Amino acid sequence: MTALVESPAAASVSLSRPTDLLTVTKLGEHLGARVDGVRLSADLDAATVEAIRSVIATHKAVIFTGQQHLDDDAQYAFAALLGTPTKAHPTVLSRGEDLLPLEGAANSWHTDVTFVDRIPKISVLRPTVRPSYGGATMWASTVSAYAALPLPLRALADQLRAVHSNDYDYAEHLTVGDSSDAAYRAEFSKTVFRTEHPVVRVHPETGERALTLGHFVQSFSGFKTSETADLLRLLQARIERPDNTFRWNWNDGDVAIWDNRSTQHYGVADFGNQFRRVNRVTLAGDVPVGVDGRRSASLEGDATSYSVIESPRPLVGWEPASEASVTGYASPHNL
Ligand SMILES: O=C(O)CCC(=O)C(=O)O
Ligand SMILES: [Fe+2]
Repeated sequence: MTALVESPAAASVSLSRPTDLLTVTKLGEHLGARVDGVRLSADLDAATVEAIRSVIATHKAVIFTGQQHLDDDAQYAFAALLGTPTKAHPTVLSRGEDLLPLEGAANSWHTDVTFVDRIPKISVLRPTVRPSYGGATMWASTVSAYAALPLPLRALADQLRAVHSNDYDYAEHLTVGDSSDAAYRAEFSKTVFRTEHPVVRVHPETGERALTLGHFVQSFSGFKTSETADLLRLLQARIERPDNTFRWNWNDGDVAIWDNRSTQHYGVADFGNQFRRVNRVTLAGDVPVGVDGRRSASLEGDATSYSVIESPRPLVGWEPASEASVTGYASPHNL
């Protein structure tokens, strides 16, 4: 199970295993790891960058400790080694073009920016103001959640498509910080985006199947509102099961990087009236493809100025985090 994935493309990129270059401590069965002893900066050598990419693909949510030296510019410059940064956000640009500062906590399960066709592949998060208690972030593996579905439910999910939008019900989801700020909400949804995605996407670099849902889901294509609510509850509950999550209590100097194609996350709002701020850089991704080979389709809004569409890059030494992983596209016969 833990054998390195060998591919001709991978063999030509580098001969080093990620764990020869980085000190990686696995912290959860399906996702979550800590990396100590690496200084994140724009000067990292190519082999270390490839090792970091691989560790992110394997562990999905990875905490890098000891990064007190980073400021916003250095966070951005480092992130750019892992891909092409998007604009801060498709609509929220008043706080800066490159980084998105988020105040409070995003206390609702989601994958970032799923309302556009080109969902960012990776988010790099750095807390800049930490409360004296609380304010952890949680992540869930959408790969192991899919793999654990009973087969009939997997077959249903494989064929579902869902419309995601930024014009969603805040009150239903978020309760603190930015979410209660009317001006922020108005900016968030000033241009409406709607995109239809496959509910199960095939990860373009690992081949793992992952549920693509979260709080931007507006409807399942072809279903009534009440049916969407029931189906979403059923599938989201699988993602959010505590056994399927990883939780990190932040320390000074921590940076989290997650694979936005194989996870959802949640900022825990348990810090009272204290101020909390996190700064996020997102990296351009590709347009999701379902198990039947069908791509996502933009229905409203043009995300061209937000992000390029970045082609997947081969990974070196990637391994599934756990045995709860299903890979590949379906043949027409078993759809
Ligand atoms: O509040 C948090 O911990 C999570 C913030 C978040 O959702 C994000 O940075 O994308
Ligand atoms: Fe987020």
